[in-house]
Amino acid sequence: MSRQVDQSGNDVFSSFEGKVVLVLGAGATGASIVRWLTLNGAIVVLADSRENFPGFGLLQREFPEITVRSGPFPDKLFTGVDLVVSSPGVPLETLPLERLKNQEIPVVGDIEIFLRENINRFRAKVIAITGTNGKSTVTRMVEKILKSCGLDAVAVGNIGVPVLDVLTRISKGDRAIPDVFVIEISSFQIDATYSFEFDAVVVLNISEDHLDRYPNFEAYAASKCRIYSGSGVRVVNRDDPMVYGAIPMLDSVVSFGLSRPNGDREWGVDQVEGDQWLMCGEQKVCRSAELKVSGSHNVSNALAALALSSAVLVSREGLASGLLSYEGLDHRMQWVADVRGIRFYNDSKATNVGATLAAISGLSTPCVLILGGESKQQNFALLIEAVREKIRAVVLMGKDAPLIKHALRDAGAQTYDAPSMIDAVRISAEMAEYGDVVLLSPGCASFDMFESYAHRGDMFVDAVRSLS
Ligand code: UMA
Ligand code: ADP
Repeated sequence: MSRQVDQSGNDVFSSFEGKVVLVLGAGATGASIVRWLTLNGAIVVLADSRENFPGFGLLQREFPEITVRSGPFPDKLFTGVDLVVSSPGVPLETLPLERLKNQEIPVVGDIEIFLRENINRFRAKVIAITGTNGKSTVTRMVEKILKSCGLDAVAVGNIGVPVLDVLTRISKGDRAIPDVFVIEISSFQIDATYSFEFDAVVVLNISEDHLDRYPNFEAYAASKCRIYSGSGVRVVNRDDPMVYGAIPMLDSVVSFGLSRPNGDREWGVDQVEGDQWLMCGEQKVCRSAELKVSGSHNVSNALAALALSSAVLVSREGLASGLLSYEGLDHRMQWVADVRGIRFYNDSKATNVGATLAAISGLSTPCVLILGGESKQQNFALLIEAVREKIRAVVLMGKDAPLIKHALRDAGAQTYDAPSMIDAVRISAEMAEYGDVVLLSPGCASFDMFESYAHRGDMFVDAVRSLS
């Protein structure tokens, strides 16, 4: 990053003492940035473009020394600042980037500050995980594996723990410096990061998502692949041409995929005496059937987690026991209940078409699928083949239900409209036959009807429980 001097000509990142920093977005990330910057002597202005955003009063009480502003960002907000630190939810292109560049005022996110502070002051190892799907799963798997191998590993980032909050806790003496930070990174966070120095990094996969924030799919994919620009171990997915094709095969590359591994820089699967094993070259780690999460996408996730963990381990003892202690996360193909012979699964975290496809491909029985929400301009026709093969009926809900219904018009499944989650579950239970699965795997963001994917999943679970 070339823009890193403040208005007095000093390196703005070498010390925040007395620097004027504008923090954009007053959510979890914004609050963590303010905590870190105030602890380090910065003069902070926090701005949120929502009028009267909830939490305004709370933030003013927690940080009486800072200025808090709400409402659209006026041009003058950016005057007289040394640095702008933006939250991932704030689209960078809505900021006066050209003007800030001309004035040499850096615009970064919390991950950039974290990486610089870690290099200069904490020196823990860092593993970075991005991709369209599987980030949280792999982040938790790596954390489990490293802990089982005796390291102090902590999962942070997009998974829900803002990176700077951990640094604040360390600085206040509430936590030791971990051996390894395992960071889940979203593409929004990548866009505001420049120092990609990780010990190991992966882009798990790339499929359509967030097309409401990127001009096209290629721009979204390119944003993800920027994360490979550092010098650490690059873990790449042999089965994903979007990623595999984008990375030169240097010595620092280790690959994973659902094929036989060829040499000790490849992780994969092979049949040994009738069982499928997860392996590195010729070295067996565990059987696929021993994993506590199902579906071939989770075998792929497990291989990525093994490859990443191995990059920072001196001994591979403990790899298998750590991986096998991972039991899955709520809202990801989570079994909810069996009601009158129908099995209900909550996959509310499937917020894009790729995740819904992975969920359907893991099914071995006919299914009634609950789809819909905020579609983020994805192409739902990609579901046609899977729906034709395995889906008895589709129950649609949310803002973009009409658009999805239109995209699936040739898929041959009955579609039903549901105004609420209770209705969606009731209609699904009526349409399903004995032995079927009812699957909530919406392929969409939740914000049109719910506070979050977790809220949507909880509503589904409540509605299913009310059936029984
Ligand atoms: N805001 C503005 N102007 C805008 C947009 C937002 O002022 O133009 C304000 C909102 O009014 C709100 C605040 O910004 O007050 C919210 O900030 P944020 O959207 O950056 O969200 P945080 O609460 O800081 O949470 C973020 C991640 N959210 C997003 O990227 C949208 C969380 O990931 C993450 O856990 C957290 O940082 C800690 O790192 C959530 C997510 O949905 C789970 N991520 C997306 C995903 O996984 O697909 C990327
Ligand atoms: P993320 O953090 O990237 O959103 P999660 O691990 O939370 O990923 O999983 C989100 C959704 O994606 C869930 O529905 C899950 O079943 C699905 N999923 C997980 N791993 C993969 C994968 N490798 N490929 C496709 N879908 C996946």
